[in-house]
Amino acid sequence: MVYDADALISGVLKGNRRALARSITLFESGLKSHEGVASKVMKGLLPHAGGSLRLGVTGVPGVGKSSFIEAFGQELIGRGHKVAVLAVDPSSTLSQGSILGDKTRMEKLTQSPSAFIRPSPSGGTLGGVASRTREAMVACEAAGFDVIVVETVGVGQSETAVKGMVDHFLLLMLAGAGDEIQGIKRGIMELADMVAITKADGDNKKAAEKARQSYENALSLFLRDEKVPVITTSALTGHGIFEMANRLFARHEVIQRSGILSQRRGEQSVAWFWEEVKKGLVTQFSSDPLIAGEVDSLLDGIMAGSFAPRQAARHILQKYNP
Ligand SMILES: Nc1nc2c(ncn2[C@@H]2O[C@H](COP(=O)(O)OP(=O)(O)OP(=O)(O)O)[C@@H](O)[C@H]2O)c(=O)[nH]1
Ligand SMILES: [Mg+2]
Repeated sequence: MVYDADALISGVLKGNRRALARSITLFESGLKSHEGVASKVMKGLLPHAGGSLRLGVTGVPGVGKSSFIEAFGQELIGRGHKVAVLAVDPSSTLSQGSILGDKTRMEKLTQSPSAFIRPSPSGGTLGGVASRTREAMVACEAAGFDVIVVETVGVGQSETAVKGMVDHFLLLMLAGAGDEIQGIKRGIMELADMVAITKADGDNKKAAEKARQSYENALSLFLRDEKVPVITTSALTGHGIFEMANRLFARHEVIQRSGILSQRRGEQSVAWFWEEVKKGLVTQFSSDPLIAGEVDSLLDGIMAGSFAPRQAARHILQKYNP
C-alpha cells in the first residue's frame, strides 16, 4: 500500500475518519518500507496531540468493560465530547473473540459520529501492541477526539502497560466474585485511580453496595496521596454512569491544576522512549549476521547447561561491540 504523508496529515487534522483509520494502519504496519512515511505522519500529528483526557479501563474478562464504555461513552458524547476507544489486548492474536464481542457490545458508540472505535492491533509482543496503541492515541487526539478510552484485558502485564499511557486508571470489579477469581492482587488495586463495581442492577444491587463498602475500606489502607473513589455502576440501567463522569472530570481538573498531569505525561514519554531504544537495540543486535551465526550454538550450550547465561551474554555482546 502507498501512503501519502501530507494527505494523511491534513486529513487527520480535519477530523477525516478515513485518514485517521489509514494513519493508524500505517503506524501498525511494522514494514520497513513504511517507516519513513510513518514517522513523517507522526511528526506532523504530534504537535496537535496531547489535548485529551486519557482513561484506561481494566477488569477481568466479562466484568463489563465494553458495556461500561458503551454507556459511559454516550454520557460523554451527551456532554459534547468526542470519544475514541482503543484496545490493548495482546491475546487478540490468538482469539479474535473479544474484538467481535466489542463491536456488538458497543453498538451505539460504533454508529455515533462523535465516536471512533479501534480494536487492538494484532500480532507481536505486549510492548509492540502498547506502542502502537500509543501512536493511535496521538492520531485520535490530532483528529479532535478529546477523550481517549483504552480498554485492556485484566490479565498479565497489560494493565501496567496501559497505566503507562493514561491519565486515569479505572478498575472494574464484580460484586460477589472472590478476589482470587478476579485475579485482584494488591498490585493492581494500587494502580487504580478509581474503582467501579459493575452490574449493580436487579438482584445484584445489594451485593454491589456491600462490595463497594468493603473495597473502599480496603483501599483506604493503602498509603496514597488521593482517596480512590469506589462507586457502583450499571451499563444496563445507567446507574452511576453520570456520577462516574463527574468524578473523572473533577479528578482531571485536580491533576491538571496541580501539575501532576504534565509530570506524569512527561515521565510516560521518557519511559516510552527507553522502551523503544531497548527494542531497537535488540532488533539491531539479533539481525546482525555475525551474531545470528553464533547465537544458535550459544543457545544450545545454554540449554544443555554447558554455558553460563551471564558469561555467554557477555561474550556475544563483546563480539557485537568489541
Ligand atoms: N446485568 C448486567 N449485565 C451486564 C452489565 N454490563 C455487562 N453485562 C453483561 O456481562 C457480559 C460481559 O460484558 P462485556 O461488556 O462484554 O464485558 P468485558 O469486560 O468487555 O468482556 P471482555 O472484553 O471479554 O473482557 C455481557 O453478557 C453483558 O451483557 C450490567 O451493567 N448489568
Ligand atoms: Mg470487552
